[in-house]
Amino acid sequence: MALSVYFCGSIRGGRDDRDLYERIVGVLQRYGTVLTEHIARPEITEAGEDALDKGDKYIHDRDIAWLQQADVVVAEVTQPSLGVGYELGRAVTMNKKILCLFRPSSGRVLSAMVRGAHNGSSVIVRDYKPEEVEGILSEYFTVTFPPL
Ligand code: 6IA
Repeated sequence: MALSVYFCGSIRGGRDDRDLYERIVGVLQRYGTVLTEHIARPEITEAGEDALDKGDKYIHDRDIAWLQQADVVVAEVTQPSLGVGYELGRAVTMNKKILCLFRPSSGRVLSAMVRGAHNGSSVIVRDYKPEEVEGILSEYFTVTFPPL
């Protein structure tokens, strides 16, 4: 059965990296069903004035249900986002397999609460360059979900 992948990326934290989210979601779709593929959509803006907006409680409860359902959580954590941090905290408590991707070339320094969550097994935090996305995800999924 295909894996369920929960992708996290900034929305109200800022949409500067949306193109990159689209690329990552495209690669993730090779490995499973991306429950949150809307995060890459251009019509979703940080202002949140979207016709699809059903209210924050609806979004929260639906996303937590998807998180519970997910086999793996992949987060692009370069653009700081309270929502992504919250999702990661909830995912750790649910004992999910988590991969966080951070771009040092952004000039930012990743939160110690994310960087420090790396444990080399269930939680992996990796620095990367955009051109490395395919290779990193290929390696991660092969190691984390070895073919039977
Ligand atoms: O604090 P942020 O908005 O940057 O949090 C982004 C994270 O929270 C993402 O990884 C999403 O999974 C989740 N999230 C936040 N807002 C939404 C949302 N809004 N829809 C789905 N997931 C969300 C609907 C779009 C709205 C702007 C019309």
